[in-house]
Amino acid sequence: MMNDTILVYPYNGSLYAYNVTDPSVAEPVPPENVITGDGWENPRLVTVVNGKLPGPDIIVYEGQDVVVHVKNGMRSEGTTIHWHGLPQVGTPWMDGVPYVTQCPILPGQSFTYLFKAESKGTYWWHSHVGTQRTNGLFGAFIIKERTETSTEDLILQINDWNHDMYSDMEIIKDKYRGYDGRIPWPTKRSLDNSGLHISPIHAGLINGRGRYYDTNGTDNGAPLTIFNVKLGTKYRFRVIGTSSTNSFRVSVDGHTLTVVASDGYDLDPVDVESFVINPGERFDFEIMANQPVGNYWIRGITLEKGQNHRADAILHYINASTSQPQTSRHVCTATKHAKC
Ligand SMILES: [Cu+2]
Repeated sequence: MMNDTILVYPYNGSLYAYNVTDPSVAEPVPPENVITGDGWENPRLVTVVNGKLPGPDIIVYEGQDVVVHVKNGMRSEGTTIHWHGLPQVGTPWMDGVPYVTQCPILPGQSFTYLFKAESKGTYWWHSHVGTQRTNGLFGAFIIKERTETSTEDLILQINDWNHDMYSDMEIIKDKYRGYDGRIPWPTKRSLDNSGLHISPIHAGLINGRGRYYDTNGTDNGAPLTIFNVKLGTKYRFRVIGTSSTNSFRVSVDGHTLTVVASDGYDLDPVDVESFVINPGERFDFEIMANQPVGNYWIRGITLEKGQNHRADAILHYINASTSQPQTSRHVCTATKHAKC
């Protein structure tokens, strides 16, 4: 990992320059300009827009004309941008599907997407070529209603993360099976015991940040995404499943989630302790910041059997300390569910 010039490593939720030998007494490097992923220190390729993982949020009002200029800065791959969930009525050629609705934008070329934002809801954009999306080429696309609301919006993009999976490699491993050393990858199983033909993942990310856990379950202390909330305020989390292959169960310690919309459609509000989001899906939930001022874990956990991966973030009440949350998840039982 590096910012423009300095190589950095993670420690206790912060980043430090490589020449720092005792991070406990050193000044950390601000994480804002560092793509940390899960804090894995070996260099890896990411494919991102405007130097950010995820790329920029696009937030518009219903009915607005959206104009997005895309310049392909990659050296050897074409690209397109798909606007996930938008029906593109009247503008099917703006759907961003390579070789179907447009020719890919070649290296060095530019292309302008132009379409109407319809209808209100939580969507996202992502590359539709190879595994560029898996490597970070995605971002939020929010269409807001033209009505006054006192609820503040927060965007949460959750996805799985690999250290070494690129499009050609994926095809080869799919065909010939993947090996670590001389040991073939085990068949993945979901909770209902069905087999999953998917590549192993290394971590989960929320808004581009997560932590790598070693085989003993110890994390590497990489910085996480922090959602700042004010006591007594209501927030609408717009959760986007930007995963490649894995689904996540999402919960917030100490708080009830009121699910109000999915995939751009309003729902009768439902109070839940957690919900499952699959790749591509969106769920909007509201949360009241009505708990003691402090820090609470926002948890994403994969549905893999035996070996779950985590995507953690922090719900931070303004004026709380900056220490890591010490909260735990509320366990629901057969007789105590929903808001339990
Ligand atoms: Cu999509």
